[in-house]
Amino acid sequence: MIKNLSIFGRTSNYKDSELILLAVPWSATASFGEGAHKGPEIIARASSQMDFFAPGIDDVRDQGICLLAPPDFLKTLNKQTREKALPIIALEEDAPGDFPIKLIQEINQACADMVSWVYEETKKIHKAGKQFGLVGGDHSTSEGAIRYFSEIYQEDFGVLHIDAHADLRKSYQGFRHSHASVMYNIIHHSHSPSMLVQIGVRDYCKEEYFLIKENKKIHTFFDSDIKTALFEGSTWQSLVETIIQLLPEKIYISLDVDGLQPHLFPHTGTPVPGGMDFEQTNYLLKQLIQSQKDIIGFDLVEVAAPTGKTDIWDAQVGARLLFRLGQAILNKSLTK
Ligand SMILES: [Mn+2]
Repeated sequence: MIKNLSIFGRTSNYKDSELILLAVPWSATASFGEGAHKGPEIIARASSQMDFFAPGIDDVRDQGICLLAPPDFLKTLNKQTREKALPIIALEEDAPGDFPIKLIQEINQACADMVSWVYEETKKIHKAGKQFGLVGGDHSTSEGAIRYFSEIYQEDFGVLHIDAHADLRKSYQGFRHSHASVMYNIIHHSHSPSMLVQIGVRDYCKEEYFLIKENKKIHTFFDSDIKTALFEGSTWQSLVETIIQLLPEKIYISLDVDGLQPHLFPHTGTPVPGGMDFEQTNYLLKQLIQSQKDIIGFDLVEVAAPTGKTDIWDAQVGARLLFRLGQAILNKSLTK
C-alpha cells in the first residue's frame, strides 16, 4: 500500500498527483556529519509554511505533488547498517589492512539493496506516467534512480550535477555505494548517461581530477573557475547558457545541497566554503525551464538535521529548493 505525507501545505494522493516524490531516508555510510536520513521528514515539515505565489508561474501544486512515505524496512536497514558502518568510519583511512572485510561486505550488500529498491520504485513511478523526484537521504540514494533513467533514455540522456564534491571516488572508506562514489558508479555502469555536467565542485582528490580530465562524458565547472569568470566580467547568464548547451535533450538534475553556500545548509554532511548562492541556483533552474530541455527527473539530497532537532534552517532552504525543482519539472509538462 502506497502511503503519502503532507507536502507544501497539502495532502495529495498518488493517483491524482502528476509529480511523485520518493523519500529515501538513508545515510548509512555518511562519512562526516550525520542526519541526512531525516531530509524527507524535516523538508516536509518546513514546506507547510512557505508562500507559493510566484508572478508569471502557475502554482504547480494544482498539478498534484505527492511525497511517498518511506517503508519501515528501509528505515530499519538504514539504522542497522549505520551501526555497522560507524566503527569502520572511525578507523584511520591509512590503515586499510585493518578493515574488517566481512563487515564491509555486509554493509555494501545493504547499500546495494537500497540502490535496487530505489531503482524499482523509480521504474514504478515512471511506468505509471508520473513525473519523478527523489528526496534524500545522502547522495548514494540517487544511484538507483539515475541508473534507471540511463537505461531508458541511453545516449539522449544527461545528468546536471550540482555539488561541492565530484562524487567520483571508486569507493570511499571501503564502501562501494558511498555518497562520494555515486557519480563514479553511474558513469561506469553498462548503461550510463551520455553526459555528466558538474557545477560548483570544489573538494576533490587527485584521482577524481584526472578522471574528469580523461573522461569525455564528464564536464566539470569547478567553483573556482566559475568565480574567476564572474570576477573577470563574465555574467552568470552566459555561464548558464554554456552549461545548458552542453546538456543533451533529456536531463536529470541531481542537486546535492552542499553545492550551495554552506550558510544555507550548515548541517549538511560535508560542508565546504564557496558554492552557489540561492538566487544563482534559482536562475539556473528558471533558464532550464525556458530552454525547453526535457527534465525527466531530479533529486534533492544531503539536507540534514543534527540529532534531536527537526525545525532547522536547512529544512527551510531545502523545502524552497524542492519547490523550485518541482516547478521546473511540472512547468515542462505544462508547456509540452
Ligand atoms: Mn554529493
